[in-house]
Amino acid sequence: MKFYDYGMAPSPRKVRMVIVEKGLDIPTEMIDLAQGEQFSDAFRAVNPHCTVPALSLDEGQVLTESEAICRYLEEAHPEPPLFGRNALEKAQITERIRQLELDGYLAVAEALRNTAPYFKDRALPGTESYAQIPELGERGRQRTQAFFSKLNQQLENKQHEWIASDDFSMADILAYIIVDFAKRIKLSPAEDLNALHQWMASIDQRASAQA
Ligand SMILES: N[C@@H](CCC(=O)N[C@@H](CS)C(=O)NCC(=O)O)C(=O)O
Repeated sequence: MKFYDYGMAPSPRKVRMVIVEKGLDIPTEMIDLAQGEQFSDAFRAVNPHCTVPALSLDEGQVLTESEAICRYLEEAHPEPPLFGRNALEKAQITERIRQLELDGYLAVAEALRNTAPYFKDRALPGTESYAQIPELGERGRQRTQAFFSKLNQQLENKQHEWIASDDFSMADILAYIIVDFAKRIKLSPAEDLNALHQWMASIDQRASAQA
């Protein structure tokens, strides 16, 4: 098995956090996105989408979506559970993951990729060239601010120990990564979003937060 990673990128970070939470040891190769290594012939042969993460399995298959990789690791190593213990928890965590991707991750990605010079003509990841749309960058920033407020409100009113269940789950991992990812567009939650800051601080202490 081999995990293809890049330290600065949020999508492979999900997998890194899962690996640490589950105490796994998976051989890892860094693909330096800053140097364009995702477009090398060698990496294209692994993942034709030219994105990280990717997980190449001993049987020859390659998984190229971060969530699919995390769910594969969950099935293969169920403890501690990160995607829920029963039907309802699994559904609730999946629901939160989907909302976090749409309202949080995409907001930050939209802001970053439509404004940073590094992403000129690469406003979407992958092999196609797409021009930046500055208005989308601005909208992404607004959506990120709205995401922080909503997340804070949800944490204030949460009915579980963590975001979506009494166990620390994939929803916490994803939300944590998104809030951190927003630093790349120079946005952080306002100081008075106390529930959000407390929840972030409790994750900061986990070993996986350093991954
Ligand atoms: N669908 C993918 C998205 C992966 C993705 O967008 N990866 C980014 C890093 S976070 C990437 O590889 N970007 C390469 C590029 O922009 O050329 C997943 O979640 O696994």
